[in-house]
Amino acid sequence: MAEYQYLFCRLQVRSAPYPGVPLPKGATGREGKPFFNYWIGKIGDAQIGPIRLGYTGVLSLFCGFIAIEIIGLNMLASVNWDVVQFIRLLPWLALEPPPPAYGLSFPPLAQGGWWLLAGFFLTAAIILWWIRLYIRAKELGLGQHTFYAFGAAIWLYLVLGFFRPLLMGSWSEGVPFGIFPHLDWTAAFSIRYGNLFYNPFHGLSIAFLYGSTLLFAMHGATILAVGRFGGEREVEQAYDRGTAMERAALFWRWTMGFNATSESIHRWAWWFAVLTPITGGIGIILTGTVVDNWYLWAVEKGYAPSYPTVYPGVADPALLTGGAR
Ligand code: 07D
Ligand code: 07D
Repeated sequence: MAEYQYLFCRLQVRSAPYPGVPLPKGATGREGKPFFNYWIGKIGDAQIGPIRLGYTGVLSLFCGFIAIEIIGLNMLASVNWDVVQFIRLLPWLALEPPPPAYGLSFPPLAQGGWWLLAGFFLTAAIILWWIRLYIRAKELGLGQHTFYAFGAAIWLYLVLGFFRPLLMGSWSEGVPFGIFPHLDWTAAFSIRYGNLFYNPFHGLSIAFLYGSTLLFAMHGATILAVGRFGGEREVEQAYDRGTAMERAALFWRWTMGFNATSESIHRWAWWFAVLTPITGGIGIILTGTVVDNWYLWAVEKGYAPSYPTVYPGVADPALLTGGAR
């Protein structure tokens, strides 16, 4: 029936704004007077606020603000404090890490010192937000799945900007702040280390990333498709299998011979999502530390073809005398 094929939410609850369960003794308060917004109700709960920030929330926002401020002001300085050029060139502007000569020492501010400071405050903001997730979940009696999932992303972030530069002995290995500059870094990294496609952990990470989108599409589509039978009330359906759950399960079992359960599909989703940055981080931390050229490594392992012998022998260009380091 066509009326169930909608793009946006059909239902909106309107009652007195609900502040949420009572807070534990001694807890900091909830900010903001709740209100309703019709358009927000099209994509989620129409009630906005109150937000429960707490100490870690406030501190995290503060550190995030300092990081963005450092990055933004450095970018503004790089265009001679010209606000119009700043807005025009924003996607190309960067705050770069220090040059290799500084190793792991603290360089002058204009030579990457600001990059280190911005990284410090951004990391503090992210870790404080992570702790906040832990506390919020604990206070509401939830499991810590969100905390561990965000931890997986933080692992990749820390590998890229902290653990790997530490192991390589130089902050210059870190990622610059900036929209296109961080893409240039990503492309240059792949080329410098002999094509990341030959890094099996990059491949695994891609498989989990693509798998995540497939699972997300399958799950979203299945639940919407059984919406007319109350399928979005997933939890009730899990312990009291009604027609929605039953039909969803049968749809997949009859389509592909196997079906996830309303519990297991979320475990699938969680694992695929979490394994994307976990495997990715392993791939990056091995690059330049254990493996210097993924193409030559793959030739050695027998899964990339070596160049035909008519050409002179191939060596890692980065290791040749005079080669770029
Ligand atoms: C949709 C949730 C909302 C989050 C959003 C991102 C900022 C950055 C800061 C100008 C899915 C908010 C953005 C706060 C502004 C400054 C200084 C999440 C959603 C909307 N990347 N990356 C993007 C980050 C790395 C790569 C976009 C962050 C690695 C490629 C955005 C990090 C490598 C492409 C962005 C990070 C890499 C992007 C959209 C940290 C390898 C794109 C992100 C902290 C993993 C895409 C112009 C998005 C793009 C893109 C942010 C790390 C590769 C600016 C915060 C170093 C190939 N990245 N990225 O929607 O369009 O995520 O770039 O590690 O094509 Mg990136
Ligand atoms: C970045 C985790 C950190 C993010 C955090 C969030 C804020 C702001 C703000 C809400 C994303 C912090 C948030 C600060 C919040 C608001 C407003 C997760 C991050 C903590 N690759 N590649 C991957 C593909 C190539 C390269 C992963 C595909 C080329 C490098 C992924 C292709 C070259 C790295 C992936 C492709 C190259 C990667 C990232 C195709 C470039 C990495 C997974 C089809 C020429 C990263 C092992 C992820 C990695 C990575 C996909 C090609 C380089 C699976 C599909 C060959 C250097 N690539 N890639 O979850 O882990 O990122 O590699 O060509 O470092 Mg790749």
